Amino acid sequence: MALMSMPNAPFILLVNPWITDFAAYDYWAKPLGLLLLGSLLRAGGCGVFFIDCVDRHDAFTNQHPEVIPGLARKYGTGKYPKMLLPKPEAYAKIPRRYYRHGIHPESLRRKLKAIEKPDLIWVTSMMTYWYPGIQQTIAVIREVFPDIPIWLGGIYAQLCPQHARGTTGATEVVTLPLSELPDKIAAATGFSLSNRDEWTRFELLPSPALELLSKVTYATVLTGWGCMFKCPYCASGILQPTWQRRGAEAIFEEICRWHREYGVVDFAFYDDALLIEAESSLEPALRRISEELPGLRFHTPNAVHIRALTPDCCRLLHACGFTTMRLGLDTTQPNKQRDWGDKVKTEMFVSAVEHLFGAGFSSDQIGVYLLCGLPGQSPKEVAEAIQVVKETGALPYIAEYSPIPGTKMWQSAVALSQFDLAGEPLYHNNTFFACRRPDFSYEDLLQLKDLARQARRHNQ
Ligand code: B12
Ligand code: SF4
Repeated sequence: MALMSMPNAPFILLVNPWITDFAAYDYWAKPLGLLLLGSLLRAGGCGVFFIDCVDRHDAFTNQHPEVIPGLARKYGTGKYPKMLLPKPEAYAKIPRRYYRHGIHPESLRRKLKAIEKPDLIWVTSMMTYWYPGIQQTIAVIREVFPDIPIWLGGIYAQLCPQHARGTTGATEVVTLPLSELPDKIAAATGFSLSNRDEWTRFELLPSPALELLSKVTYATVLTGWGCMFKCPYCASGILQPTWQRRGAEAIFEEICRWHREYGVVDFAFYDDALLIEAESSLEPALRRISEELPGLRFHTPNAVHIRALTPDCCRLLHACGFTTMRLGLDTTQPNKQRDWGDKVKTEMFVSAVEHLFGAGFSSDQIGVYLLCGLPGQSPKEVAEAIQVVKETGALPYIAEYSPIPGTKMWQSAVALSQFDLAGEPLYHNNTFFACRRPDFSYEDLLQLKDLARQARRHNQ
C-alpha cells in the first residue's frame, strides 16, 4: 500500500482590518475572534502571522506626517491614529469628518512584503458599517498577494454575507460554525489539524493569542458564549446560538497567565452574559483572584445583567478590582422592559445600584446603558430613564440604536427608516441614526445625549 504523504503545514496570514467611521476609540477593542482562531490554528500545527491594521503602536504610522496620531488613555485604552477619508455618499449630509482609523497604508504594504507568501489569508470583521475598511484592507492585500485566497469571516460576514460577497473583494465569505472550519481548511490545503476536538466545544477553546499583538496593554477575556435572553434588537442569538460557559480553572489560568507573563493589569470581558449562571464558572475564578491576584482591574464595556447584582456578587466584584461597571438597563418603561427581553425591572436596577454603592463602588465607576431611538420608543421615555438613573447616583450613557439584520426588530426598523437599511450597511451606524423620524428626530437624539452628559457631570 502506498503511503499518503501529509502536505506541509499551511502558513495562514490573519488580518484585522481598518476601521472606517466618524469616530472610533480603542475602548478595550481587540479582534478576540481572530486571535482565538490564531491560537487554534497554531495549536493544530499551522504557521500563523498576524497583521493588525488598527495597531496604535506602529512606529512608521505614528511618525508619518499624513497621520493624525493616536493617544494612550487610562486602563490601556486609547485613540487610534487616523487619516481623513472622503465621506461615502450615504453620509454626505452628516456634518462630521470621516476617517480610516489605524496604520498608514504604506505600513500595511511593508508588513505584507516582509513576510513569506501565505497559503491562505483570513480577514476578520466587526461592525457591519465598517465594511469600507475591509474593502480597503483587501485591496492592499491583493496588490501584494494577487493569487492567494482571502477568506472573510467575523460579525459583518455573518450578519450581511451577501453584501460582503458583493463588495469586499474577498475570495470567500465564510460563515461556517467554528467546528466546521478544520474540514474547510483540509479541503483547501490538504492539511488535517491535529487539534480538531478543540474546535468543537467552547470549554475546550484555548486563550486567544493576544501575544500576537505588538503590545498587550490590556487583555480581553471571554468566559461564556451566547446569552439565554432573546432581546429583539440584539444579534447575540444569531452569532452564538448556544449558551455555553468555560470552567473556573480555565478562566483563572488565563487571567493569571496574562498578568504573570505579560504584566497585564487591565482586563475587559467580552461576554454577553458575564454574570448569568456564573456559580460554577466565573464566580469561583473571581474568588481565587480576590485572594491570589491583588491589584488587577476589570472592566465590563459590554454591560452586565442587572438581575445578577446581588449584594454578595457586588462585594465579590469590588474585592477583585472591578473598576468600570456598565449595566444594561435599556429603558425604564415596564411594557418595553417586557418586550425587549424581559431581563430587568426598574426596582431591580435601583437595588442593584444600591448594592454596588454598598460594596464600595463609586458613582464614576457605574455607567448605565440606555437604548435610544428604537422603533416604538419616544424621546420622552429616554429622558425619563436618564432621570431615573441620575437619581440613583449612577451615570447614564446613551446607546444609539444600530439596526441589525436578522434580529426580530429588523423588519420594524426597515419599515420605519427612510434609508435603504437592507441594501446599505453604512446606515446601521449608530452615529447615523437611520431610524430618525418626525417624532424622534436626529436633534432629539443629540438633546438626549446632552441630557445624559449633564446627568453624568452632576453625579461625577
Ligand atoms: C465586545 C463587543 C463590543 C466591544 C468592542 C469590540 C471590538 N473588538 O471592537 C464594545 C463594548 C466597545 C462594543 C461597542 C459597540 N458595539 Co459591540 N459587540 C461586542 C460583542 C459582545 C462581542 C464581539 C466579540 O468579540 N465576540 C467574540 C468573538 C470570539 O467572536 P467573533 O469576533 O464573531 O469571532 C468568531 C467568528 O465570527 C469567527 N471569525 C472571526 N473572524 C473570522 C475570520 C475568518 C476568516 C473566519 C473563517 C472566521 C472568523 O471565529 C470566531 C470564533 O468563532 C458583539 C456581540 C456578539 N455576541 O458577538 C457586539 C456587537 C458586535 N456590537 C454591536 C453594537 C451595536 C455596538 C455599539 C454600536 C453599541 C452602541 N450602541 O454603542 C458599539 C459601537 C462601537 C463603535 N466604535 O462603533 C452589535 C453589532 C452592530 C452592527 N451593526 O454591526 C453586536 C453584534 C451586538 C448586538 N447589539 O447585537 N462592542
Ligand atoms: S441580554 Fe444582552 S446579550 Fe442577551 S440577548 Fe439581550 S441584549 Fe443581547
